[in-house]
Amino acid sequence: MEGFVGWPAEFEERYIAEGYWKDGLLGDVLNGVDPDREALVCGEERLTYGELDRRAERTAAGLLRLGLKKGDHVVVQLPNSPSFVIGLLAMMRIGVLPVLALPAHRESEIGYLCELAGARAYFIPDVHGGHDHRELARKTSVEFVIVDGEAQEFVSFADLDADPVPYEKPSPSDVALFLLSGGTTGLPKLIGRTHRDYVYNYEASAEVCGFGPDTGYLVVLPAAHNFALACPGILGALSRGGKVVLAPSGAPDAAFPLIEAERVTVCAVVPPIALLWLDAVSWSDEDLSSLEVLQVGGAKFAAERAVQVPGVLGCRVQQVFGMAEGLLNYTRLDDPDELVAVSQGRPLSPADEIRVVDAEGEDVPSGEVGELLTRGPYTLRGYYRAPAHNARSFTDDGFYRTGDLVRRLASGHLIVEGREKDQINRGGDKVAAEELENHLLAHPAVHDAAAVGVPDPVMGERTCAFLIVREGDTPPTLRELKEFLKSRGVAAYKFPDRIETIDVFPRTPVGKVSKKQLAALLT
Ligand code: OOB
Repeated sequence: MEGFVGWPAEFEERYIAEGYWKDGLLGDVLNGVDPDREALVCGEERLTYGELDRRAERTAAGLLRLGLKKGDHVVVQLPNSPSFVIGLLAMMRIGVLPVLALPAHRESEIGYLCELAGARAYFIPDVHGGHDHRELARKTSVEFVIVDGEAQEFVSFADLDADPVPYEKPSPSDVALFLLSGGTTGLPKLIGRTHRDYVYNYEASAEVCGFGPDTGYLVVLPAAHNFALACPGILGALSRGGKVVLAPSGAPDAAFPLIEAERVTVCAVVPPIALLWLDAVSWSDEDLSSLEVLQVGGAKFAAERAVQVPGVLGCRVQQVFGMAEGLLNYTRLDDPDELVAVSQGRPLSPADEIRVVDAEGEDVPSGEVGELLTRGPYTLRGYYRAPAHNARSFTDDGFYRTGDLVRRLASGHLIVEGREKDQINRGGDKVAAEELENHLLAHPAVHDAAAVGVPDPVMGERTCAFLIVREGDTPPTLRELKEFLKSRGVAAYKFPDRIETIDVFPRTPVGKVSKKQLAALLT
């Protein structure tokens, strides 16, 4: 596929020969499970494996009838709903590629994604979280808008129901879907994941996490996020005959009743949700005893809080340090408690290659902090249609520069010590500093802008925008600035939490804005 960077042939041969890549297709994830078993629960809706399979097959036929075909790209922006799972399975079966946007994205992100991906369709809810996605859709120039709900002038998802037809399946080496990178530069990047690498991603994860037919997997993070989708996530649970329960959010009053009612055994959360749950237990009376494992990842989970989980929530913690780009690290279910508390896990696969390097790219001695570089059977070799960015983000021999600073223990476990990339990790939501700065620079009163992460006890980090205001202008208030960003169609999680005005930016010896010194001004 044009714009996709695959693995060199020698690596392909090796990953196949060593059994990491098999011939599986993502659309076949339900195969082999008893059709009468329960597969998916969302609100009042309950689907067995047989029903989910039929709905996916009928929707696949509907998409083909609409005029979509193998190789087409579709931006999917759906909340946690049966339509997300059905639509995704349908597309994967016929080789239509979903580009997984987050529900919080707005015109700025969606317009860009539709353009970059050359999307033919955009799949949305009618109204979600008070936002009418159809209005957003009217600003795009895609051929088809598919609406889950009241479709107005668009195509209704319900109408995509058609009698199954024969179709040509994709090949295991084809790109199956696009995930979004957290981003460090002006605009987010697309990560093409192939059938065989993503099947390996969730199957190996399901193995390490002990998923099986008795797994009750609760989805509280956006289903479009790699963590909830395939680590082991929705796909991992379905591949093992487990039950997937969709929640609208991680709020205790949404999640706890579902844990009790559905006998949920495992859930993936970001640290702020874990903290919320630790606090909420004392004032809730739900029975959480079915919960066996709380997976925590997306941002660093403090050791002091990790040790509290078993006593307070009555389950084990599993730390997960992953990335949409590929590499996943998990603490293992039988790791000693101290290791589970302090480390962010070790690589999923024996074929994951890890290097920890200094600023010159030399390996640091074991146990010392350096940048994590990685290569492996489910880690990308390049972002989609981004050659210039790829030249910087990968070594000549194909290692991905994660921008994460880690320390590696003798056991192979990694401890995340910080970050080198210019990104703010706001409780697991990633904000590319440069992207936000570019929006801030568009404000008439702003001469220059620098976004930095400020430590926060709950979110891990919050965003502070340092502004140099144009001479004679008054600085915008935080409220005005948020309104301004909203009017530009920027997702709300990227809004600054705080603004500071400053006369000049501190600089590094090479003349770059020193974000370290800026952050230090606040503490
Ligand atoms: C997950 O994926 P992304 O793509 O949203 O973000 C990846 C970045 C990592 O490079 C790292 O900077 C940070 O998020 N991160 C963590 C972490 N997990 C992710 N930093 C510290 N501790 C952790 N446990 O965030 C993601 C994807 C799959 C599974 C889990 C998380």
